[in-house]
Amino acid sequence: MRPESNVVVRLEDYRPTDYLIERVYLDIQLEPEAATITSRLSLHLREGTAPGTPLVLDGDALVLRRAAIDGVELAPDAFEASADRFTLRAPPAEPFELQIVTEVNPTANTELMGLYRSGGNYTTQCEAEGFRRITYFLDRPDVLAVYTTRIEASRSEAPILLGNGNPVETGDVAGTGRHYAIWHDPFPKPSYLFAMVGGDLASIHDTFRTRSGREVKLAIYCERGKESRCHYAMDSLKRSMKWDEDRFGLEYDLDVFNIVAVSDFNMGAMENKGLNVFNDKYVLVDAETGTDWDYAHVEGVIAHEYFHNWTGNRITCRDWFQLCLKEGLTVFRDQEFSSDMRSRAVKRISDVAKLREHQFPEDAGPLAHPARPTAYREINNFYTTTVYEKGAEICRMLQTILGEDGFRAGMDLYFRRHDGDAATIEDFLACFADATGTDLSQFALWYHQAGTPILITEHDYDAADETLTLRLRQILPETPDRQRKSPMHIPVAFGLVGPDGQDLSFSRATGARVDGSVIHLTDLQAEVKLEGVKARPIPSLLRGFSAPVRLETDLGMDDLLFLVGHDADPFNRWEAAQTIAMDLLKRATEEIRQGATPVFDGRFAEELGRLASATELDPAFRALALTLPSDMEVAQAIRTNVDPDAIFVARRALQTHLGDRIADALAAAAPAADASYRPDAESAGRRAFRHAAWAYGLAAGRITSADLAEAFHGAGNLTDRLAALRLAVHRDLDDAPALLEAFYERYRDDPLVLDKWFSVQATVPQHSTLERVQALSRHPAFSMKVPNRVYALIRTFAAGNPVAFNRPDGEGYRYMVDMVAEVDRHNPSVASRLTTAFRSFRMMEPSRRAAAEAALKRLATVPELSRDVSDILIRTLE
Ligand code: 0A1
Ligand code: ZN
Repeated sequence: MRPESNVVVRLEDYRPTDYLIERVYLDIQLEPEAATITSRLSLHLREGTAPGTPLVLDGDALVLRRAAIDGVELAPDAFEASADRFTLRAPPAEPFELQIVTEVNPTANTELMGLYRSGGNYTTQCEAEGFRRITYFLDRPDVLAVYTTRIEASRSEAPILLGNGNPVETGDVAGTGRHYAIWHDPFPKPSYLFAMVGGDLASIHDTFRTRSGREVKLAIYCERGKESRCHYAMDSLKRSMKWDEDRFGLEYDLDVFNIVAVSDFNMGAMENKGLNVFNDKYVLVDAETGTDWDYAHVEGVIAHEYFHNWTGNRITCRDWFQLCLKEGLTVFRDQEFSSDMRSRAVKRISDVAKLREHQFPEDAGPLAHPARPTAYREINNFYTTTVYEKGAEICRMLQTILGEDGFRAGMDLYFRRHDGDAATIEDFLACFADATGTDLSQFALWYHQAGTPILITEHDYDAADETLTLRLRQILPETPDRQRKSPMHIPVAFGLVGPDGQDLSFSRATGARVDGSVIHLTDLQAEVKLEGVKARPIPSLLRGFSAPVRLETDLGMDDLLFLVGHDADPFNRWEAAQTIAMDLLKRATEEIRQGATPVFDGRFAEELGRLASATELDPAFRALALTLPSDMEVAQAIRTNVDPDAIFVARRALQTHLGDRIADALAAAAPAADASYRPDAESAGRRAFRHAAWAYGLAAGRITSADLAEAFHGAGNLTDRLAALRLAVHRDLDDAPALLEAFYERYRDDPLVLDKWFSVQATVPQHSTLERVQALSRHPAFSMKVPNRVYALIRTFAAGNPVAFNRPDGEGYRYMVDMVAEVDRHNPSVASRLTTAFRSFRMMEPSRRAAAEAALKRLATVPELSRDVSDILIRTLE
């Protein structure tokens, strides 16, 4: 490991800068191997700072060409410059202009941070600390400046030149074959929101009229020949712009809004001011090359980046500990948008399933951290599901506690009070407290305490008194910080399901505070008495998943089955089915480990069959009800001494049991294929239901390999084709090799679709998938240098194939460690994301645990590991 790997940055050490940068003028000369960046910074001392205090600018792998103040070249002893720092020893006391010229090599930039080339196009990625790889700067989010950018390049190589803000001027540089564009962004912004793009790109164009009547020019740029796949993204953008006006009163503020899709990108997308840069996976879709999943994600990610314009850009973060301020809130906003565009219940269920699949394991393992952490070694490692998804849950709870109007009042105040600021979580919460007169000091613990609380409930009904007593208790599990935890404020939305399935009312509540249909649990334990309950109810608790906790109720099978059939809250209807399935899977796993054959309670199949055949319900909802908890969720529920093979066998056994009983009903209820593809939620729901029917039909032997092959060949869209392929390959059917071959031939020139081909094969639940992945990593369509390829094959294998990754002989672990070391040499942030696949290794049974630990310890001996990987490694092994 590198020596500097261990330096810890702490929130308590936050100090404002000594200098402020008012304006930045950048001149960027693009050349494939030697781009020259001239920056002119208008600097001045912060009030109260002693004149002469040295100015220290951040750099990363930079080469300095020149430095001058107010046009006068600096004497060699006036400054010190290294690859990662520029120090001006005695700056002028009066405002001054510092001119710095640096040179970088965009082609050699394989880390994809700073200025790099992707597919022959120049692009930048500056969040979190990439701007310092372009020029020396106060590269931190609380330094806000107004940027003007001049970009110059060869006209033939880069006919398109884009920057932040509004276009000001374009022109030729006479006699050179070069041209330039000047962009000006009037909104002060931190350096992480800087971006520029240069390349030979195709585009589509549209306009949007804001509610105050301003016309905004919209454009989406992509690789030539792919522009026909950008229309859904454009449509999503226009709907996002409208939605933000309607829901939050927020209008777009520049004359143009540009989106660029690139094929080499470490993350999903980036909200640079007026110039969002996207992983092309979240822009390019059509029926032939995008699945329903892709359409939904394009819509969601386009919205997310657009919404950042207010939550992130107009109001940014004071420091990186506040990341959740922009990310949690923006995820909440994009979830709300998708709920309004699609089905609210289905969106909520999908989001909760995702939270449980990814965030709960993070929160239960060595990488657990509060949504607002207080220390980090490498900020890139904090773009986590806790900061994003748990952060969104916190905003949602705030809305549940304050009501929609109270929440909106808090948001309005936040925009009024902090527009143009670099703010903190405390600033954010203060707006909601002030706007509604609510004390949120206990609620704030959601930002500060890691770990998923466990909520345990019991109930008693006294028929004579017509009173229901609910006892609630919270347990706050220990996390790696060993922090002593205080009770959280858990909002428990609830209903009382009566014997006829209708919700029962109550006349009075005593004990813990109850507001309408929300119980506020604020102590470790509390009791609520609900009077005037006319019949014995089944309590339906945590409706809509009103808090990100693990709920353990005292409801038995009969009550749960009743909720599956009747709960008025669709989320809890789904949840009741999940709870039963989880219980069956846990028991079956244990039986399999004891060498017994599991026997299942047949009543679940009956109830599920009824639910699945209820044509008045949304097919997408029914498809979700038919989806069993994932292997990871089951492993989390078992918690210790986990054997992934046994979990897998238990799942297959339950699928067969259910299939035998419900496959025919599902086949009968499954809607026929639409004549033509439409990506809307309803059509997608019908497809999802049909695919669930196929899965159970296969499990029960009612559907054959030939049936799937027919479905594959007859499919009119990628969603159906891929579903058939996945089932055939995962069930190892006779036709699987031929279908894989046919799929490959059809899409051999389309890397994004081939990613799905890689992923399907990486998730085959067999030990031998490891060898298959090794072979695929030598396939000509694969490249270790392209993040999307690595994610599709290698990360999917480690994070999405518990059987093969956790192979009992430890080979899966050893392979992953080799891959991490290899990727780390050229792209540390992708490598560190691969390393997180080990985050749950301590819950494995002893021999797997030992093998994983040995593999990680071997990784620790690799020389020159990046800070990104070492950080994850140190914390995972701690
Ligand atoms: N702010 C972006 C996420 C993002 C973070 C870091 C990146 O660097 C490689 C890129 C993107 C978002 O939330 O969409
Ligand atoms: Zn974001």
